[in-house]
Amino acid sequence: MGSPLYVDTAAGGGFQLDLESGSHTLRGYYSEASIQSLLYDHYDANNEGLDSLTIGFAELYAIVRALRNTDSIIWIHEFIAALKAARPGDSAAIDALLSTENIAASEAAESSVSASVSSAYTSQGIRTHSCVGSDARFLHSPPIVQVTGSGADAFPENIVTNLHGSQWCGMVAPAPNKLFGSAQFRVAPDHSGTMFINLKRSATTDNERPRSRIFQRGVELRHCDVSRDNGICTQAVNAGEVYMVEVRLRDRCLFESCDPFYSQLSTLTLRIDLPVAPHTGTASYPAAGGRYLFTTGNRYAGMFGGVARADELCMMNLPGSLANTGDYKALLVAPGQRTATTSPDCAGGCAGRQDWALGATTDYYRNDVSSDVLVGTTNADALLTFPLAARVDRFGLGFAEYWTGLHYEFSPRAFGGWTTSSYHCDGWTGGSNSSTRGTIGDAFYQDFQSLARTGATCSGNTHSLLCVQQ
Ligand SMILES: [Ca+2]
Ligand SMILES: [Ca+2]
Ligand SMILES: [Ca+2]
Repeated sequence: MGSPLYVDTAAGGGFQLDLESGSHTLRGYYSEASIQSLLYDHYDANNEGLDSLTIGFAELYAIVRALRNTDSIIWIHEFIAALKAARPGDSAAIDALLSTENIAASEAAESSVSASVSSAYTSQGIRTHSCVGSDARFLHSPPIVQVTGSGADAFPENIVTNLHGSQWCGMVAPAPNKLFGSAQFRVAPDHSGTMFINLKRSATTDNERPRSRIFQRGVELRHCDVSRDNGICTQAVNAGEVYMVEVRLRDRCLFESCDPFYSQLSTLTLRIDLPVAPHTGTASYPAAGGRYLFTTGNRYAGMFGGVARADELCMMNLPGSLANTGDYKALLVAPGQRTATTSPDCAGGCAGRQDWALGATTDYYRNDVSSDVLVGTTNADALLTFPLAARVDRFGLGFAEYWTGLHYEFSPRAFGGWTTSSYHCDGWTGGSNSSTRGTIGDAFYQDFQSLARTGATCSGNTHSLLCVQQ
């Protein structure tokens, strides 16, 4: 205490830094040396230059401790805001100290740091690499993206996150705590339910491993690897609570035998789907005894988390034109979760039926731009009869394929009579093994192939869901 020397011990010799007169050249809110120097000047009584504050350890420490339960990532801007709140008269003096380390007065005022970092490293003779790019924002602006609301596309897809995969980028040596690999999102859902993080590679080399991590008040709730989980990360969330989502690139060369120098800027697409409000009031229907069906506008890998999650995805993807039409279930099956029948075409009764999505003797309609179109009618066993009167989606031709898990025979091609196939992506929860498959239906067809056309690998393929009004 009282010494400006930060001493780092290590086997074979450590190092020390002078926090008062720090000689670091790279200054900013992302710099470890800047943060150390800034905290020291707030503390110390040797007030040189723009340093006019002597706050003392106890008060600074109390502020740090109070930040433990902050609904955000804890970094200098959270600390500064709390410090200014505690000492409003010192606001100008605090800003003056921030300026000595090139730190903006607030999080919102921070901007891209790529140019300053690039020139700083070049001036130090560190070997150049592809960190430098016209579209490489490196650190993001704003540093934390706010995500609120409900439904699929609460944070819409194709918002590109420019992350750099190299463990060198922004470092003097490969290290796991690199600067340029992460983008941060602060998620505050309007409703309780399941949050879906959908993360995909758009253009990456094999060297980068994208992953998403979900935190709450500093505790990691879950992390998912795009390679292993195919980009889907689900988490139960509560309305009114805040979750931090980090999208991160990790360079596999740091841990395996390749050169991290060659990792590159990567483009990922992220979409965040949030729970929707439960339906209340009276549902509207297309006609007496009729119900709607639709295919989700968003597509998901086969490990979206099970049948109940599929039903949630249906509600999240409910088209605006079908607002106030109540609850929907996904027309798909998996053992122990949802079954139409274990006896083909319900011969001898619909044995094994569980939580089935269709109703008996019901007309099912799709909702087109200006009219409702009758797609098909179920029999007394709540099974659609083929051929359907119309496609389940007006966009057939491969634009509307959806997971169903229903059984079909490959040769000769024949329907399995509404029984569950062995292809259901491990109950729609797994399938990272490329041999794991799930049956899909295709809206191009009006025969049984509309519900059981082929099997698709659960990882690497994304498909819609066919949703049925209840
Ligand atoms: Ca100083
Ligand atoms: Ca001071
Ligand atoms: Ca000082």
